[in-house]
Amino acid sequence: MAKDVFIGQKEYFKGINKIQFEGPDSDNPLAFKYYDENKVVAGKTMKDHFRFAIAYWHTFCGTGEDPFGPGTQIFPWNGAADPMDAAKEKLDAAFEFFTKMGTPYYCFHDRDMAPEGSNVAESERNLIEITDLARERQEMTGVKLLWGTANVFSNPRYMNGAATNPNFDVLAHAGAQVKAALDATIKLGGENYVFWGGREGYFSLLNTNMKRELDNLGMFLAKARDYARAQGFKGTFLIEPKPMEPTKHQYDFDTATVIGFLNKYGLQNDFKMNIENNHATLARHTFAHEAQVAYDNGMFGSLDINQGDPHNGWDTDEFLHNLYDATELMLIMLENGGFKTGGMNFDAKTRRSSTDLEDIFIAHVSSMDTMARALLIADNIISKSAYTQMRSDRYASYNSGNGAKWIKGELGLEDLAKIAAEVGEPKQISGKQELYESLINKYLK
Ligand code: XUL
Ligand code: CO
Repeated sequence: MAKDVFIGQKEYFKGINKIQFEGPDSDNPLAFKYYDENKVVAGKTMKDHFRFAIAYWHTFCGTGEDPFGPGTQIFPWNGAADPMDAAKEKLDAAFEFFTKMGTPYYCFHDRDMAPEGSNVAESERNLIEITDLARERQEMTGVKLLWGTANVFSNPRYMNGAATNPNFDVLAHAGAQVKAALDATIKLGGENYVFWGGREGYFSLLNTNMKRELDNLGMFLAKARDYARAQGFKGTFLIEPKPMEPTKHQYDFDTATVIGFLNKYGLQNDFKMNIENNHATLARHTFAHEAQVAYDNGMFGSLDINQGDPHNGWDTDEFLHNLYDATELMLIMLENGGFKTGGMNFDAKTRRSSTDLEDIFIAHVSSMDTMARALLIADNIISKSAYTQMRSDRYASYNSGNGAKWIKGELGLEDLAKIAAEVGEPKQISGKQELYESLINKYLK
């Protein structure tokens, strides 16, 4: 057993040691083939490129339940009758998992870590007690918090939304929860704080005053920011877009919609985007598209790494294993400077029928390797192929002459009309999409 592995009261993942890098020829499913944390690619170590984070909710709380049946996965940390004892066991199992995986960060919702109490004060006390223990374990292991968040969507009181609820008393409960989750995130040195919309959206406009709800959401986020800043939080606030599920019309539809919202409510200097691949799929975008929109607007924050199924409309939260999607994303990240305070959180769950305890290790190893391999491929495409040159050549007409004048704002419509008459019918220039596609595939190895 490597000595940098955390073992609490008992060992939960017996027989699994710290995951090692064994290289591409290894057949060991519990070893990295591509993710070599100290390997430097494009000027940064793999560890710094990805800043991988484990999602507390899927990996330690979800047991495979779905609308058609209960959980199938039996976790050895789920035995205790008292919910606070169970939370402590889960915490030890989580830190054993983080250190065996060698992932530098984790992310949580308040209710993943500590059970809800019978009133606001008891819920807050539970969270403080468990996060005090988490802080000790962070100090012992060096594992850090990428972000915290509050689950203001599961409790039935939030059935009509949290910050967008028509009933102010429900909004107040959401405020109490977000305050406590911000306090916990600050205490744990969290580098970001996430707001995923949960049930902020609607099913029918007949019973919905959309403007009132969005105004309340804008006010809520501003007050959360003001509170956290007053407590000394220096990190980034993140909004995670999703177009549908659980509501039909989620207010945070996609990156472009959220950017418009942030600008309208004066939140653009404190908030950035937490983009999830499966949510992009539901919005009929690619992960790469959403990342590019965020970068182009100075709003790129963090990523929820997963994948959905392009053939259905659900959030299936599968572990990302699609090398092509990963490569397209890494191309954009390399070209735009990667992360600042963000990282890659695996918002993903093993399938309901993946019931061996080792499956959660295999899933994370496979996804980390997918990203690492995509990074190597993207770096090769950028440094060895004509890809970037080809794309910039497409826009060469703006580098000089009238094109350059246009960019500087020096030409009006009358000038355009004159130039069009002078140049006559433009030369037909191929977009060459298939050439780009074949070039990317050549490097996918
Ligand atoms: C839900 C989802 C959430 C957020 C955090 O679709 O992605 O787990 O990532 O609340
Ligand atoms: Co997510």
